Amino acid sequence: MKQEEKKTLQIPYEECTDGSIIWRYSKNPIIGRNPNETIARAFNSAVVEFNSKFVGIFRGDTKSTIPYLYYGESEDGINFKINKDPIVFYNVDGSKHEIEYAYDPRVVKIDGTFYIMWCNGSNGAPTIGLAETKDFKKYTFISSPFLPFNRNGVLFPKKINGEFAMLSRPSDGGHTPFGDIFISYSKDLVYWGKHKLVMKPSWQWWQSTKIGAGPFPIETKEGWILIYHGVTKTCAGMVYSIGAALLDLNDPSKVIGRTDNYLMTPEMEYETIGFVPNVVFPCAALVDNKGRIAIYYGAADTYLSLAFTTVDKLLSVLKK
Ligand code: BMA
Repeated sequence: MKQEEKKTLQIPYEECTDGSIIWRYSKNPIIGRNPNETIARAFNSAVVEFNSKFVGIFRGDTKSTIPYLYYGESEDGINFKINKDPIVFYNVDGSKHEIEYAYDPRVVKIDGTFYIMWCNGSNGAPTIGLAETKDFKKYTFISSPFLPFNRNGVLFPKKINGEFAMLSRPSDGGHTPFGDIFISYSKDLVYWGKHKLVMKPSWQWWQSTKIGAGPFPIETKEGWILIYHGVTKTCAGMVYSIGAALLDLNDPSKVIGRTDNYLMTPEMEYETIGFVPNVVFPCAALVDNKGRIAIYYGAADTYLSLAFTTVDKLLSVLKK
């Protein structure tokens, strides 16, 4: 093993000072407006560890206001340098995969390969794009797992009963049912089936309009922890908050627990004032061997921010 692969990265983390279940980084936001000359706002984005560094796939809304995906990297998981040019995806036949628009990426590593999922414009309608990379240099577009409309596609970090498993949120675009999280399975990441409902919006207003999976689920002895966003409609537009659920390890369509109250809702200026006010939108979580968690979340469709929690704290509310 090369020397650099042995280095253990420290995830960004600050201790909780006020008894919260999820608490914010004191120096938020970590990415401000116009992070480089092409991106106006980088927000709902995914960060993973790779080759002794933190690498990110960023949602960058350009000055044409069309969102694309960008690669960036960081030594500390906080200060990122983001590329000026969007990621280019190639189809399996070697042709370029044309991107209409791309947003809200998630990244998960399974058996040495990184899989990227995002909301991909497909003939003007959103659905999930799925691509793979081993080195963050060459990106291969694998498939569009589901028909439009679909968003918030999130692969589990390992196969479940021998199959890849993906959460997603179909039935968008004015159809009913609206805003439910489903699970689907695939043996090859191309053909998907065994679709099953996991969770619907709930009576608590913060998650009554729609819900969507956030970072890829975190495996614990008690079940998969799913951090998700919940949405409510108000006279001033939609408000996005963060909650969590505990899903059965062998059959994640079974919900063991779910937060009645949000764990985080827009409160800070960088969450309540921006391009789209009142949005906290989590897309990634890093977990260390002490069970500490760093959540990367978009704030007000304008900034990237960090929040922290622990596996134990989340389980304490989810097992009640
Ligand atoms: C959702 C997605 C997110 C965005 C949110 C608030 O529908 O498009 O990317 O953060 O709306 O605008």
